[in-house]
Amino acid sequence: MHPLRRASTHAVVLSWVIAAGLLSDASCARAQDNTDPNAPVVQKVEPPNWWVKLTPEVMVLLSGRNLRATRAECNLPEVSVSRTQSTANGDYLFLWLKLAPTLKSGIAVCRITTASGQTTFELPFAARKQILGRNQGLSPDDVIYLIMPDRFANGDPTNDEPAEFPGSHDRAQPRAYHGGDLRGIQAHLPYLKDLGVTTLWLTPILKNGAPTDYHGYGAVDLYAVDPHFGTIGDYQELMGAAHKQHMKILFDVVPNHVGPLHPWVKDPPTSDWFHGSAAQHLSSSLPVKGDFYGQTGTKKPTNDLFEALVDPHTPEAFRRNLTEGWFFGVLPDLNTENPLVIDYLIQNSIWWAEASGLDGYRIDTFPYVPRAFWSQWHQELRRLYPRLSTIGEVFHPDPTVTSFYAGGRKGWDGIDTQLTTVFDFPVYFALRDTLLNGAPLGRLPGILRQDSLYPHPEFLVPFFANHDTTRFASASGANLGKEEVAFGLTLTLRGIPEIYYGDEIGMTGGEDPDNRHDFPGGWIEDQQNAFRRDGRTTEQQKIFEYVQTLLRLRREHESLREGKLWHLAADDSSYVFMRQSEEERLVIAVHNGANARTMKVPLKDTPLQGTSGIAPLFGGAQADLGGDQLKLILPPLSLSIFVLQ
Ligand SMILES: [Ca+2]
Ligand SMILES: [Ca+2]
Repeated sequence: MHPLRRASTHAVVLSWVIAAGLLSDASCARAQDNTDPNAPVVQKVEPPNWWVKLTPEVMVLLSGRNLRATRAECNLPEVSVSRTQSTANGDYLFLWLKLAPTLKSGIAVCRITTASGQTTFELPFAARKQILGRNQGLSPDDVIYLIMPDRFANGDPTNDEPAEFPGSHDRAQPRAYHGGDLRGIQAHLPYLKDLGVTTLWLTPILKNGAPTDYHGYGAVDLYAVDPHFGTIGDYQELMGAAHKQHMKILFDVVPNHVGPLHPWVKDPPTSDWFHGSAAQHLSSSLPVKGDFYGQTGTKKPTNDLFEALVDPHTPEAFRRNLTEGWFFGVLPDLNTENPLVIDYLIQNSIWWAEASGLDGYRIDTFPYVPRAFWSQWHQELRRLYPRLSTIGEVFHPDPTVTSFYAGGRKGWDGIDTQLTTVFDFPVYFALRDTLLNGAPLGRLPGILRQDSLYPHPEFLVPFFANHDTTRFASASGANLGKEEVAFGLTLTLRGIPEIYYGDEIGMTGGEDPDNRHDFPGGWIEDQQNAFRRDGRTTEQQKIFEYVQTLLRLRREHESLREGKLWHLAADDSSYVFMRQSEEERLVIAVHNGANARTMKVPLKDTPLQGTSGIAPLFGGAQADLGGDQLKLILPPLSLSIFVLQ
């Protein structure tokens, strides 16, 4: 292959190179045809390609054998090797390549010389794409829809059981791969557009290793799409199709850990690549328990004691398990203080942003990674993609904990994570507690009053379910009416709401993996197709229309997206609030009781003052303005919206 192959042929080569995934074995890394067992061999190049005019330097990690280089050089004068570092066993070689501003797209061929011979590898450089319509970021105009790609729709039955994963596909097994994929999602973009969501969060699409890794959280290759889900080409096509329909996509990134089967676990690129090793490591559970902070026993085991991380008084020993332990005692914890690991992960996130055009990152297990890492990761990403949104998972019911991780200001540790926002787990817990477990509805304003802790509460992501929670419809105490109110609140409170796939048709399911059933109709052999109106049951259609209508109202009413939120009244069973924009004022009245009730809301010295009329917009409540009060008659278990004049 001529090293200076350029331009038109380059695009073809590059797409082929990327489609191949890893640039593995002979496709690009060209070991000499040499039977010498000491000869250098490159099996993998990370990143597999890069872009011109993107960064002044790129760090390349080669995997293979006998890579203790004495010399390394590339054929392009614009690409110079400034430094190398190999592992003692010769299985890895880091190279730092300086890229001159005059570098044009093409393929660099780099030669490595060791005491026992030579080999080469190729690194294609492409021109950057137009940024318009890519890497967009989110605003409160958006609504997120969470999809597990394996469980949504099967658009390509030929990838259901890739040759390298025999026995991994079985729709009858809840922890096996079911065949859903990226093409299936693309085929259902019209359904999602019709529902009214704007942004897709896909659980991780990276290549995983175990036959039960359908969920995607066990990566074995940070530069490859899992073959069950498709190819990088499929991901790019999905992204392009979504962007064309003015939809956005979030990439689920997991810098805290890799899967237990990642080749690094047996053979790390440096001795301190992980916190500990497979043989010896901390568990992520803390030595101190909830009673340390006076908590009384009802916390779920999924809530780790992040209090200890946000508390300025805890010694290092109270924190180390959370930030350095292996998640669930199993998932290999990356040493995110190691500059090589940091650079690898930052480059990896830049690569996915550039290769795909993704609009933001949903960040897994956010508190388990030290905050200094997040600050640096964001800084490097935002330098290139200033609009990217990032949403951190801080699985905790207390806003004093979750808000500590939101970016926009420094914490007591002097660090600004620069994270755009966090998922609103406190609202999640409050919605479940109030609607299902009999807690007073006033718990909600009790959470919302703590918005003052966040630099940007308008970006918070309220939700009532995700892939780690039971389906709302199957939770104890749930019914269709309660689920509608849960949707109603999620879609009318401040922030950027998130909906879990299938909840819009009231899908049922208990704990993981029962909460991850296949969307009915995503498979050609399915008896029912709930993607179509004529395939939905009466009950499914009722909740679908409820959600669809609220999403339409969100689009039509700026105040529901951007408006200021005012509390008007709250007690055990009801909560009345306003969303106010420059253009309009809407009143949202929620009643969680089993019987209708009347509520009287005083107007004086509230944002209701001066109201001359009130008209129903959504729901079955009645409203009357009389004297200096607003009288509301609220049906049992209901959410209603009124427009004020
Ligand atoms: Ca498939
Ligand atoms: Ca960690």
